Amino acid sequence: MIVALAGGVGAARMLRGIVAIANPSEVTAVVNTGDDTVMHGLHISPDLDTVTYTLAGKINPETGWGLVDETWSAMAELRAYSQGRMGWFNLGDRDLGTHLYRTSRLTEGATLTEVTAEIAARWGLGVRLLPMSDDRVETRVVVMEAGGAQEIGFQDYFVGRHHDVAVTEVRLAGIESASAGPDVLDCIDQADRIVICPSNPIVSIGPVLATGGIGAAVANRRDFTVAVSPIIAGKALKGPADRMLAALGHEASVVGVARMWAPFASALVIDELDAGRAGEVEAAGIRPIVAPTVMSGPDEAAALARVVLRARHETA
Ligand code: FO1
Repeated sequence: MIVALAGGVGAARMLRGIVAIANPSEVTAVVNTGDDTVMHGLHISPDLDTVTYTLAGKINPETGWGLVDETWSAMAELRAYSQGRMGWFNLGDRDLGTHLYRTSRLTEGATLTEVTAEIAARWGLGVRLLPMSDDRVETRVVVMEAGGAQEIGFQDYFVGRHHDVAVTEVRLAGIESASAGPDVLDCIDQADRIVICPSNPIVSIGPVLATGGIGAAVANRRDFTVAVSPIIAGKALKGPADRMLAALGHEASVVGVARMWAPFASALVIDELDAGRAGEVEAAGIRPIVAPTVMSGPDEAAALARVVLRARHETA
């Protein structure tokens, strides 16, 4: 069994590569739910949805989130009612069906793990998707604004402020009492390979590792774990990972990523552009593997997956 620790877009592409070369029924993704939010009374799970829609081949290729061929009538009505105050978080008409279904099932008493399996089945995914927890863990971000430091929800930071404000702290509300989702720890214990996907280390993979013993379980399987750097030549391909790393005292480079993942993984795939830093990665205590890491299409994703899955055989 292959277990992937996953955030949003980068993880979804990595998983698409993995299922292109491995049997999907042998793949389990443990997905970050720290980004989850309640919007207009609806429970939104952005990373679960991004992974689901990508594996279904229905992701909007321009945004990397939401559904392809989407329409936006409900949002237009919402903006008109609220004179623009609402509707900054874009929920497409078809996408709304997912959130309505998830929220209704949660209200009926289903767990997030159960609803996620139902949504995955509807889209015909062969891969098993497990939320990191059925308990609420909420990523909160302290940002510096004109009025001083302010703690806000992750989507207020990411979408509402276009992740364009200085971050001084990231906090995971509810983490102390959250348990890992059902089966998550068993899957990690039994995995032949564990992949830390190229997602934001602080707000995507960080919450997964911090939840209910998941980090300890992965560290225990370090020899079987391979990570892929989301940072290439000091920059994140998408999103604020590079700026966040720097702001929170890490080096925004493959070396910074190596230092973060060395306790959890025995190998780190770094891009060819970072080949010159392989020695420093090694010195951080994790074996560097240099390969093309930009997943610009399905072929590149499959090629990267081949490198990642082969790496485990060389490691363990
Ligand atoms: N990202 C945006 O940049 N703008 C949006 O309006 C937006 C809406 C949205 C709706 C549903 C969903 O599942 C995801 C959505 N995302 C949107 C993406 C998402 O909020 C972020 O990319 C992740 O949380 C970061 O991994």
